[in-house]
Amino acid sequence: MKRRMRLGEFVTAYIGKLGVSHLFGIPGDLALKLFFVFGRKHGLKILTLSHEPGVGFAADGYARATGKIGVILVTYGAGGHNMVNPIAGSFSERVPLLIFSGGPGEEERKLDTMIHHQAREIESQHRIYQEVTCASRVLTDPRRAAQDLHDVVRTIWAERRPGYIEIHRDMVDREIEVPREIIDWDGTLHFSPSDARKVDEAARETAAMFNRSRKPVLIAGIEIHRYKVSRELVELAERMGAPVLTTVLGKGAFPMDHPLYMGVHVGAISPRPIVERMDQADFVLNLGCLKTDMNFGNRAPRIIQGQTVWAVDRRVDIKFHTYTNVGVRDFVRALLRQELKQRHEHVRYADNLMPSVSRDGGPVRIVDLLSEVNDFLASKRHYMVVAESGDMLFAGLDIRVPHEGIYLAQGFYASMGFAIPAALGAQVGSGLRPLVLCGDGAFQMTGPEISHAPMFNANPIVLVINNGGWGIFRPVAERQDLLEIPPWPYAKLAEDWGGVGFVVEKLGELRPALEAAHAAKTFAIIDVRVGVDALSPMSVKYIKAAAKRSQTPGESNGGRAPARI
Ligand SMILES: Cc1ncc(C[n+]2csc(CCOP(=O)(O)OP(=O)(O)O)c2C)c(N)n1
Ligand SMILES: [Mg+2]
Repeated sequence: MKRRMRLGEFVTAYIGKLGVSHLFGIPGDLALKLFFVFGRKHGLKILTLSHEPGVGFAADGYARATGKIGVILVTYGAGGHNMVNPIAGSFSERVPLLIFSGGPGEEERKLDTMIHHQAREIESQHRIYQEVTCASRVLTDPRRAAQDLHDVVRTIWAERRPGYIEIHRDMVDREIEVPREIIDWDGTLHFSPSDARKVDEAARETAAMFNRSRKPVLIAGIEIHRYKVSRELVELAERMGAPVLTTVLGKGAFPMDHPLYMGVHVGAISPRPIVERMDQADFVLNLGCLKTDMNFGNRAPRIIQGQTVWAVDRRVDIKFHTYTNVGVRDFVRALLRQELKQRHEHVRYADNLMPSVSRDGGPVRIVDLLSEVNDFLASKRHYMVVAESGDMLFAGLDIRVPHEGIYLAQGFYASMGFAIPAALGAQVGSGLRPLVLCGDGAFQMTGPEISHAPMFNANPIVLVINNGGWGIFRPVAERQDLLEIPPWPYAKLAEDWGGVGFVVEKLGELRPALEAAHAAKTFAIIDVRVGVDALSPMSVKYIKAAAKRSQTPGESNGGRAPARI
C-alpha cells in the first residue's frame, strides 16, 4: 500500500490484508472496471455463479465456514437488487459480509436521463441496503474513501453483519489518499470491547448461581460461533460438567460428538429426554442464544424466573437485572476465571430418530434416511453438512456431524436456495467436503449453481429429497395440486454438468450411493425418491404444535390450521 493509490487498487490490497482469498460476484457494465481490477493477476480469486442469489449464499457459506469476511461484487440495480435476499439472511443470522456494488459515474448522472438499472432514484439501492446492513457508504470523496471503507469493515467485524460499499465506475481509477494508519495496519480486526468491571461482576454472580444449583444446563447459541469462542465454551462445559444443548440456529456451536452434548433444544418440541431434563433444570445458562421463534419451537422461551442467565446481544440478563456492554466472548472467558463446582452428570445424546426395525427394502422414510446419513458420517472425516430450508431444515436437527465437523443452515431466516451455493462457498473456503440435504423444490431455486463446482474443484454430495413438491406444506394445504413441482432428472443433470448422478428408490440403495459419491472426485447428486407425504419426525412435531396452537373452529380451511414455516 502507498500514500496515494488508485481506489480500485487500494480496495484490492485492503481485502488482501484481511486475509480473504476469494471474491464472489457477477459483473455488469457499471461494475466491470472494479471486477477486472479485483481479478488482476496476484489479486483475488474470483468465483462467479449464474445468479446473484447464489453468489450471495456462496459468500455467506464462505464466511460461516471460515470465520472470515465474505466479499461480494455486484453490478448496480439489477445485480444489487437481486442480492438483497441473501444479504437480509446474513443480516438476521449475523454473518459478516462486505458487498461492493458498482454505480453510474458523474457524467452519466448529469445526463438528465434515467440510467439503466435505476429503480426509483440513483440513491435507492443504497437506501435499500441500509435496511439490511450494519454500515454502508458511497465512496465519492478521494480524501475519505480509504477511511470510509475501513470504518465499514471494522463495523462489519464488530457487529458480525453485512456492510455495503458503492463505488461508481468513474471512481475506480481515481487517485485517493491512504492514511498512514491504514498503511501500517496489519489486517487485525477486533470485536467491540466490553466493560471489564461489568463482565467480572456478571461472571461472579453467574458462578455463584451455578454453584448453588443442583441440576444446571448450558445452552449454546449462534453468537458462540460468530464470536469465535467455541474452544473456550468446551473448556467451560468441561469445568461445569453439565449437559450442553444447542439452539436450532446455534447447531454446531458445540461439538456434536462431545460426551456432554445432549442435542438440539427446540423448546417444548425437543426430543423427550431433553424436555424432561429441561423440566428438572434449576439453572439455565444461555450463551449467545438469539430469542427467535425458530429457536423455541414457535413459543416464547420458557425462562425459569430467578434461575436463568441469558448472555446475548452484548448484554447479560440475570434474574431481574441486566449488565449492558458485556459481549458473550468476554463473558465466557470471565466465567472460566471463576471457581466452579464441577458436576459429573452422565449425559445421553437425544434426537428424534427411531429407525424402522428393518431398514432395508421398502420406500425410503426420512427417519431412516437420516439414520443412514449419520452412519455414513460416523465413518468419515472432513465432511460438513449443509441443510436447506423446507423439511430438511428440521430433519437436519437430527444429523450428527462428528469430528468437530461444521453444520450450516439458515436456522432462522430460512430462505430456500441457501444450501447448494453456500456449500460451494464453504468448501472453497474451508476445504471440507459438503454433504447437502436439499428438498426438490429448493433444488429448483438454486441447485443448478452446482454446475459451477468443477470450475473451482468443489465436489459437494447433494441429496435431493424428491417428494415431487413443496412437501412441508402438504399436511396443512387445502389444495395439494398447488404444491406440485415438475419432475427434474436430477441424476441425469449431474452427469450432464460434469458430476455423477444416482437414483435411490429403496433405502438399501442409499448407502451404496453415498459410498460411490464419496469415492467420486466430482460433485454428486443423489436423487432420493421418497413418498409424497414423507416428512422428518421434527417437521411433524413442529407442524402439529403450530396447528394445535392456532386452531380456531370453523375456519375456512376445514379446521386445518396454518403452520408458520
Ligand atoms: C425463498 C423462499 N421462498 C419461499 C419459502 C417458503 N417455503 C418454505 S419451505 C417451502 C417448500 C420446500 O419444498 P422442498 O424444497 O421441496 O422441501 P420439502 O419440504 O418438500 O422437503 C417453501 C416454498 C422460503 N422459505 N424461502
Ligand atoms: Mg419437496
